[in-house]
Amino acid sequence: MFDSLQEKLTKTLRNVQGKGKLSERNMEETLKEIRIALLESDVNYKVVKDFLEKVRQESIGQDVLNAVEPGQLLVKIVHDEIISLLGDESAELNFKENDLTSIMIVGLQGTGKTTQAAKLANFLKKKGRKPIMIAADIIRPAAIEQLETLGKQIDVEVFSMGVDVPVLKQVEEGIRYGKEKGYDTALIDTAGRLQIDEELMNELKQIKDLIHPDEILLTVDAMTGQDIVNVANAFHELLDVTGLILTKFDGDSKGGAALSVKAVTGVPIKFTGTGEKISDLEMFYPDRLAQRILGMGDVVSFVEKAQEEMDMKKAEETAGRLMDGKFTMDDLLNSIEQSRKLGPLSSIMRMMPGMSEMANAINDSDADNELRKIKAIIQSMTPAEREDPSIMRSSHKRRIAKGSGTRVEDVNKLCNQYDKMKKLFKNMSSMKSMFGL
Ligand SMILES: Nc1nc2c(ncn2[C@@H]2O[C@H](COP(=O)(O)OP(=O)(O)OP(=O)(O)O)[C@@H](O)[C@H]2O)c(=O)[nH]1
Ligand SMILES: [Mg+2]
Repeated sequence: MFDSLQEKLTKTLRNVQGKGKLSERNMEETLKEIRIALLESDVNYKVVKDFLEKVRQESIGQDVLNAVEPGQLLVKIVHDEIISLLGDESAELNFKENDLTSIMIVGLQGTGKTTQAAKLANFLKKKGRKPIMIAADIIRPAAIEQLETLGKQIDVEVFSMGVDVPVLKQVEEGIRYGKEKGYDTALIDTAGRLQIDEELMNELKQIKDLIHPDEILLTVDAMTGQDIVNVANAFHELLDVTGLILTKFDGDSKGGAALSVKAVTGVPIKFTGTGEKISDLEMFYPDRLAQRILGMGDVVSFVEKAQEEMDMKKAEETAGRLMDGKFTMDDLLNSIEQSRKLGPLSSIMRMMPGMSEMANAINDSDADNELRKIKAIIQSMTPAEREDPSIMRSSHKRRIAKGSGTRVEDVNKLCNQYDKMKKLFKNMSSMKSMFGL
């Protein structure tokens, strides 16, 4: 799984990685190759489109073309976007406290429901829980025996009333029995169905309405290809699925469809089935899979570290200059950019004592616009003007306003703010030297 995707992505990104500079053309070519790699691996076309748009936006935002290591930064951006495609963080099961947690397992025929029910029971048992399995498949001959055989292997009780009692009744009794016997988790193995089979789909809805399960896990076969997305959508529409189990993850399919299913349905992937054995179940970690698909963990951690160091260095430099009573427009720009990385202005202010009221009054999109304006103005200044804004005459200010798409009043306003801040810092540093700090 993912072999060809990994090979293609890695090759494309290695190509740009060594480049000291990236041109817009290189960048476009790289994005095109990524697009082809994703589509050829069966990733849903809409998902591919969104994915590339996000990579593009992020690359503009982080100014990839002018970065010190453009190729490596691009690798990092692609890596992060794959993680966000897969779900950002691992999603845990929801358990009830002091009551029986019920987990319904649903899915198309042969996707691995019964096997994953046993795998999950085994997984939970190892975590110290007390699971029971309820057989709710009375349609396929031998389905009950299959579950019972698996139950014996892992020493987990299976509740069943045979094939002649209606399913709803069995589930209701099973839950009652589970509570009575002091089990803490019930895994309900439902019958396999073809999506078109309305009657069977309705049965699932009835079970849901009867017991209000804490989790409804949908097994999707990673080998299925594109259709997996439609299937998942159909189940989710009817049942509000709470998690996905991607089964047959050990297979040699291209894997792209499995990558798309979270992005399309919004349902988190909770587990992967990685083989036929009971122990072949893994919790799903988006970052680990992203690492596997990209195979470039070294580059990613390098960029992360470099970014951190760069931020630290800039902050130190700015602080040093402030202490010396020097403060340029570049410092102002730096500190704006640093603080923007922390998040929206209002949330930063909320963290400061006594600022919460003011934070509430801030409209983040206004604040964002204001900051963007300030940035544009400073960037339209010459280096000399940034170093010492007092040299600016009216004609300079008109030029800057024009260059930044703002008004002369805006430029003047910024200069006033700058003067105030500079004075403040000067006072601070003279106070420091007065006290011998
Ligand atoms: N390779 C691989 N095989 C799996 C995995 N999970 C299940 N299987 C196999 O897939 C086949 C079907 O599994 P079941 O658990 O019976 O599937 P089901 O969804 O319960 O099937 P029905 O009840 O008939 O709808 C079995 O041969 C399993 O051994 C997996 O993660 N990897
Ligand atoms: Mg089954």
